[in-house]
Amino acid sequence: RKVTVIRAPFSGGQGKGGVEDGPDKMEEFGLLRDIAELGWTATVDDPLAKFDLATLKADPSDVYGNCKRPKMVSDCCRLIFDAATAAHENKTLPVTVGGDHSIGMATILAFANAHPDGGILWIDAHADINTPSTTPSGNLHGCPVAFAMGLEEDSWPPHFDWIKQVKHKVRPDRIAYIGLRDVDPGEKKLLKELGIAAYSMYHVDKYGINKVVEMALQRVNPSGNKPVHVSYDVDAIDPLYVAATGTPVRGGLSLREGLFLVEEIAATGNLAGLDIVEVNPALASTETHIVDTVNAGLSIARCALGETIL
Ligand code: DIR
Ligand code: MN
Ligand code: MN
Ligand code: MN
Repeated sequence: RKVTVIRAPFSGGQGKGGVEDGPDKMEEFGLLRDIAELGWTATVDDPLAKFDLATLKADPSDVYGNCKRPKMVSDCCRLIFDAATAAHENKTLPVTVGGDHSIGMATILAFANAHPDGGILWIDAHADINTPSTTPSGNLHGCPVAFAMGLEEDSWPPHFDWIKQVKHKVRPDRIAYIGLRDVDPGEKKLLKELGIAAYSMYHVDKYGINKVVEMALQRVNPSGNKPVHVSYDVDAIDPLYVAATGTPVRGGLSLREGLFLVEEIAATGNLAGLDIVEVNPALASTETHIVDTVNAGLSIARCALGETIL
């Protein structure tokens, strides 16, 4: 039982500052202690340590069409892809701590490439499946799923050419969403066209979180015995509990729904990759917001790694 904690103090996929402090805050609040207490041996990988990320983010020439900072996002994601790939090759469970969600393109691509028959759950208020031609904001944290699937490659900044060489991309029938409530028009169209399993807050209300998790797992892991990766954007949980995040949307998962979900995946024994992203301590208006948000991130990690209440 080995974990590789991949630090991803990255904020280039969106405009706000502070999300780069997510990994430090999670560690300060006890991430490595919690992992050890649950019986996992953890090693820490810091693939972006060699970059001066603040300088890269400030480079005004790093634009392509309406896409913001494609070079920075691509260079960093490539290193995270390599780190996650190494973790899978070493038979360890990569736990990637963001940073913004653009790094999800690297972690789910590495997972799909290492486990072509595996399934992915994307837990988020947002679908993050904009392409460079549909993105309304130009922020690449709204696009990672499209890159990992190889969607509309003709519209991509050339910086992402390396992704085209990756053998196994994310398949539309091997990813499911839970928690959606803010989906752009171009994203709705893609979800429909590709037949992607998407459980919004409407479905959580209608069926309950237990049934939704069951349906989502049935779609991405029909045999029940393949590896599962969970990419968890903390904004899936309601801003009542998780206020310190870049794009909060009201009407989200309760804290318990958000934790139950990962408890259920842990119980299957199939968890083979986890991302916890978009914790932004700088966006808190009170100290309580920081404590709540970081602790929600830590609870997600603990529940995913097997902590049970009794
Ligand atoms: C919006 C917001 N769909 C965009 N996206 C995200 O900019 O593409 N916010 N991911 O967290
Ligand atoms: Mn693996
Ligand atoms: Mn996201
Ligand atoms: Mn989100």
